[in-house]
Amino acid sequence: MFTMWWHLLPLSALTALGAATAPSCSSAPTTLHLPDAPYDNFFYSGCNTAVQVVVTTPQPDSNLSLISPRLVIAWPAGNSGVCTYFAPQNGVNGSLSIEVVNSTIGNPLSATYDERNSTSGNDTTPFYGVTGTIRFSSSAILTVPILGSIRTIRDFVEGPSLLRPQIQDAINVSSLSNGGASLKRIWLDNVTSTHLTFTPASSKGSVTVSKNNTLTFGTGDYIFTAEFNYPQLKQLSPAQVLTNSSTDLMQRDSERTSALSFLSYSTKLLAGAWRFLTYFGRDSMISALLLEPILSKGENGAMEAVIAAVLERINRTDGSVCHEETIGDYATWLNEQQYGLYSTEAQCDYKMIDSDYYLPILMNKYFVEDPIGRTRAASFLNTSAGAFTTLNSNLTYRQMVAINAERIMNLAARFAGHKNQTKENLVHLKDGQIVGEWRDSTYGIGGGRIPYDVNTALMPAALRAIASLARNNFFMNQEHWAKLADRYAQVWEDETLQFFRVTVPESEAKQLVSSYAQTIGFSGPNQTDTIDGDVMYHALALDGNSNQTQVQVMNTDDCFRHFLLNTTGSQDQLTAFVNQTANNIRRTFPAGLLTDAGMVVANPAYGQNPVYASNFTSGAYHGTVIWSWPLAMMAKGLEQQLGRCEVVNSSVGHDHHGHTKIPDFCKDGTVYGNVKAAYNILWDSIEANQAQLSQEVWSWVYDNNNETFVPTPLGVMPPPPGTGSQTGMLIFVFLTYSLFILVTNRSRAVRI
Ligand SMILES: *[C@@H]1O[C@H](CO)[C@@H](O)[C@H](O)[C@H]1NC(C)=O
Ligand SMILES: *[C@@H]1O[C@H](CO)[C@@H](O)[C@H](O)[C@H]1NC(C)=O
Ligand SMILES: *[C@@H]1O[C@H](CO)[C@@H](O)[C@H](O)[C@H]1NC(C)=O
Ligand SMILES: *[C@@H]1O[C@H](CO)[C@@H](O)[C@H](O)[C@H]1NC(C)=O
Ligand SMILES: *[C@@H]1O[C@H](CO)[C@@H](O)[C@H](O)[C@H]1NC(C)=O
Ligand SMILES: *[C@@H]1O[C@H](CO)[C@@H](O)[C@H](O)[C@H]1NC(C)=O
Ligand SMILES: *[C@@H]1O[C@H](CO)[C@@H](O)[C@H](O)[C@H]1NC(C)=O
Ligand SMILES: *[C@@H]1O[C@H](CO)[C@@H](O)[C@H](O)[C@H]1NC(C)=O
Ligand SMILES: *[C@@H]1O[C@H](CO)[C@@H](O)[C@H](O)[C@H]1NC(C)=O
Ligand SMILES: *[C@@H]1O[C@H](CO)[C@@H](O)[C@H](O)[C@H]1NC(C)=O
Ligand SMILES: *[C@@H]1O[C@H](CO)[C@@H](O)[C@H](O)[C@H]1NC(C)=O
Ligand SMILES: CC(=O)N[C@H]1CO[C@H](CO)[C@@H](O)[C@@H]1O
Repeated sequence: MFTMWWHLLPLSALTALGAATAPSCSSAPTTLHLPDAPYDNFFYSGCNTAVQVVVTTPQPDSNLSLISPRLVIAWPAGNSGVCTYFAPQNGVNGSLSIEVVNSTIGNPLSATYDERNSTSGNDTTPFYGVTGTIRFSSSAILTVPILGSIRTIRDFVEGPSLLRPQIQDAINVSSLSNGGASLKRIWLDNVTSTHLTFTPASSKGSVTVSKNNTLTFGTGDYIFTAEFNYPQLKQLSPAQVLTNSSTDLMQRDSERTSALSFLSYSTKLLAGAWRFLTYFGRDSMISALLLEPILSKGENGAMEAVIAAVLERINRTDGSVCHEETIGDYATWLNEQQYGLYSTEAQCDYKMIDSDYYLPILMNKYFVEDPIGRTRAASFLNTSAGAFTTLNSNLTYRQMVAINAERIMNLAARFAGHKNQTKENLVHLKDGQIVGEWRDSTYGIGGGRIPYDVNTALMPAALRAIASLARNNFFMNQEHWAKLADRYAQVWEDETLQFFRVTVPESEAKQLVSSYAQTIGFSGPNQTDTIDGDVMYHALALDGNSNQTQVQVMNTDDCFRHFLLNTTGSQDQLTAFVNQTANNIRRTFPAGLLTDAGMVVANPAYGQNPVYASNFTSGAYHGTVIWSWPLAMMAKGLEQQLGRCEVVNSSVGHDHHGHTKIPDFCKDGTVYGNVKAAYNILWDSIEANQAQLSQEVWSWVYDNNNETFVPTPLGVMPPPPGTGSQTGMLIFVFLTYSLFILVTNRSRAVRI
């Protein structure tokens, strides 16, 4: 196999190859190894390609019905990949282990590049790939190969083991003259193909292809190479993704900056390696808002990559922001399934409602508030869209921004009308959808239709941003938005909390918590003695399951208001609001949100209906579990609110009309003390959970001997009834959440 031997050649011989030589890279590849048994993750990025390789091998304590030997190769380009499952030839489950090892091929990986087979029709894209050595501890059979899209792989891994004949039957298996074997599949576009080869690393090894096309391997080492001829993305190196002033992070935290770089490309930031590894609107915008201090600004920088990716994917008809894109082979497949059409055109999922609002907030933060962003606004807005979907060609970014803002203004108008502050006029989920914001699992918002975060925080913050963008001439014919959006914002800031507010009298609160602790069999202290007054919180959503007007689950979504808004309306409302957030963080679960493992995102203890306790469990994706980014957003939000108490003579601490305003809560000793205490308790808990912070989400178990909540992977907790298998959770999802914490940084000034 051509692509394998060129790696063994000295560099001088390589350049002599002319056309087959990979464009030379000016710097060494970035590699990252993240072991997370039973998963072993390797990241490799050179100037030509970026790839993640994940090897799964059963551990002594593994559940063998869930964990079997597996090799996954995932490329961000085209959201593409290869997945192969292996079984021991002797049939004894658990007796085969596999690993990727260092060899003359790579340490353990290296890149391949091949132009020889690259012309199919008029396409001249070379084959980009990765190679390495895989070791089998005993004879093995390749049971399931999947070649093509990550989404196709995910449908098998997480779905009901779904394999599509149209995809699977197109795999061409053959023996190679060097003793190896190859699997090839031409994509549905008839242009791209994915190849996977295995070759014995020594004369002792053998790969045999049986009549039914099954590959069998003898014990030992094999060189694997996976490649495909699809245009690659342009990765932002760690130095390119960070601002000049934060490049010291590359030394201080090379692991996390490498991971951030792996997910950052010139046209988009990605979420969730390896299972997703593609554009997500909400994830990239929340990341950009939290990481803004360290993300590179200016042309070709990370901030503009995020914003451009969102603008390119807007639905021009109604201004909705794209939640998740579908590209590559899976897009071709979907186009055929849905429309009976042959088309490689990318698709977008527009079911989320929250994503719309992050866009103007982020645009304002960068193009108005940031000095570099300000200088970039004019030329950025003149960019023509169409790079992602031809549907948006001949629109400029300036038009895309206006289309999205117009959607928000229309959705805001009714509720802002005179005497129009009714539940019906709040923002609802889209028809036919049961999800619409970040808690996007079946029971995430308890069946609610009107989410708390969107209505009380994202909408008014987006309106403030639109007003600011309008004042800065972002909209051609909508100068009046400068005043109108601010007027709407005031109503949405002042009049929405009341719909979600839940007040539980002290004695009833104690009773509810005590009986909830019993219901879930919680073995730790029930914490009812920490309830020293009426308990207040805000419902996750309105119009929930079982005809509940409010989904009465205490939660962390107050963080959006604290982080995105400095409300200037009713002082009493603000004081009560910051006080209840602080009280709920200060109190330990099940009375509040705090645990030794971090702050849980939901606590159903105060909900009257038993449906809450059974759906919001410690095994549910959005149940009594800890997520990392809300820890950062809450910490930053509380710091911002406390900051309003500190300043007098600077630009901060002014309201939107420039009047200095120290909020009343700053002068209420109890409330201010509560907020400060909550801030510090939250930071203590973040610092105690450094080891967890790179994960998206984790759970806990209570350890009676040590009287403590012990952080535990969510995947090992039983899921709530009816939510099906969560084997997907067992798979390593890598996001750069821990960087948020690093950037957020505990404010020493606020520390008591
Ligand atoms: C493999 O090579 C890498 C890079 O040189 C090195 O960091 C790692 O320790 C090696 N692994 C083993 C098992 O020797
Ligand atoms: C190759 O390009 C030429 C000129 O653009 C076009 O006429 C022809 O149909 C193309 N062939 C294929 C196989 O796409
Ligand atoms: C791809 O090739 C197959 C087999 O030659 C053919 O049946 C199919 O129509 C082609 N698809 C497209 C989109 O050209
Ligand atoms: C294919 O052949 C191999 C080796 O002969 C055998 O182990 C395997 O069970 C066969 N698979 C199927 C699906 O028939
Ligand atoms: C864009 O929005 C319109 C109106 O809501 C809808 O009909 C259309 O299907 C959406 N377009 C896409 C590509 O989803
Ligand atoms: C964009 O181009 C299409 C087709 O070329 C045309 O129908 C449409 O009116 C154009 N839209 C705008 C906003 O110019
Ligand atoms: C008030 O809400 C109703 C529907 O609830 C709507 O028809 C009306 O246009 C709204 N008023 C204003 C001023 O937007
Ligand atoms: C809750 O804890 C208190 C002591 O902290 C205890 O007296 C009470 O019995 C507990 N409630 C239940 C139902 O166990
Ligand atoms: C909810 O309300 C509807 C209509 O009022 C009623 O038919 C239904 O039985 C109620 N469902 C529950 C679970 O109470
Ligand atoms: C703040 O919360 C504390 C603790 O529950 C309570 O005692 C106090 O009255 C609250 N203050 C205000 C202004 O709500
Ligand atoms: C809120 O005020 C703080 C000053 O305390 C300031 O740093 C921050 O930028 C303001 N945030 C918003 C969203 O206006
Ligand atoms: C798709 C394609 O063109 N494949 C060719 C690659 O090269 C080998 C020989 O080197 C041919 O056999 C394949 O047909």
